[in-house]
Amino acid sequence: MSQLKDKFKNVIVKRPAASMVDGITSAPELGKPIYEKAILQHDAYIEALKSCGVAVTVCPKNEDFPDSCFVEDTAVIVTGEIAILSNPGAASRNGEKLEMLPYLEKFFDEDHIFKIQSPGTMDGGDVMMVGDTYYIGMSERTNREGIRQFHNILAKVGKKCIPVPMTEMLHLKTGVNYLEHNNLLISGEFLHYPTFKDFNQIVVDKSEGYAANCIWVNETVIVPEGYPNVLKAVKDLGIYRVITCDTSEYKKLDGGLSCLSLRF
Ligand code: CIR
Repeated sequence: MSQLKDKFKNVIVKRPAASMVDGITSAPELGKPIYEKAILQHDAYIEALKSCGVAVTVCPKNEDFPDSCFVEDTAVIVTGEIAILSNPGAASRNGEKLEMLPYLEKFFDEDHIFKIQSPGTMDGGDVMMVGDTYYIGMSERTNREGIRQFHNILAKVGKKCIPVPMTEMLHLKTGVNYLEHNNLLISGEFLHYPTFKDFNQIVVDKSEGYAANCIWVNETVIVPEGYPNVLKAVKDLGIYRVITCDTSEYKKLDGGLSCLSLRF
């Protein structure tokens, strides 16, 4: 299908705020995140990323935005070409985009930074890059107008946009993640979508559904800790360095490995 893209050189993360205990969650039964533990997990996440050969930019925490460690939602970066500032679809998160802008400006000049404008909304967690194609989930956070604008921005740099209807999951990448080499982790509502039929699908059972959110970083795949079947399935592909990171405190806020960074 697609060629292996250039290696990622940079990653942006944002330190979790103590206010994360008040972050948005669909799973209050998991309890509130333990902040001290979340910090340690974030430290380990940064180290794991560094071990993949990327430079990590660490944005300071901002207590005003309980969910702001989930920095992926604030932007989409077309590696080496343009950055697209999102317009996050949750009201309590929308201001996070203004926090991210100065960091995008460190890497891109103003002619190469585009913005999704209201009434368009878009969360970066809804965007999955597969070579020159960008799948985008039509979720509660990303609306049709946001997708229209995203499509038009991508067209300027010759990239394709494929909208993906969805009704159950928070974000597209909650349930489907690309590991390069045509390998796709896939779960839940996306399982029988014709859109994804030509990928080599690694089906993630509901019992380990959270681990459908793994990240590929320069031929390393990072898998969340505690999901043995997914870990084995990724290892059995036989082509990756595979490591794990514990994200238990972020799971309590519906956040996974991809949500915690922008990789480009
Ligand atoms: C939220 O509901 O926005 C956060 N609690 C979780 C965001 C997770 N981000 C992602 O999947 N990209």
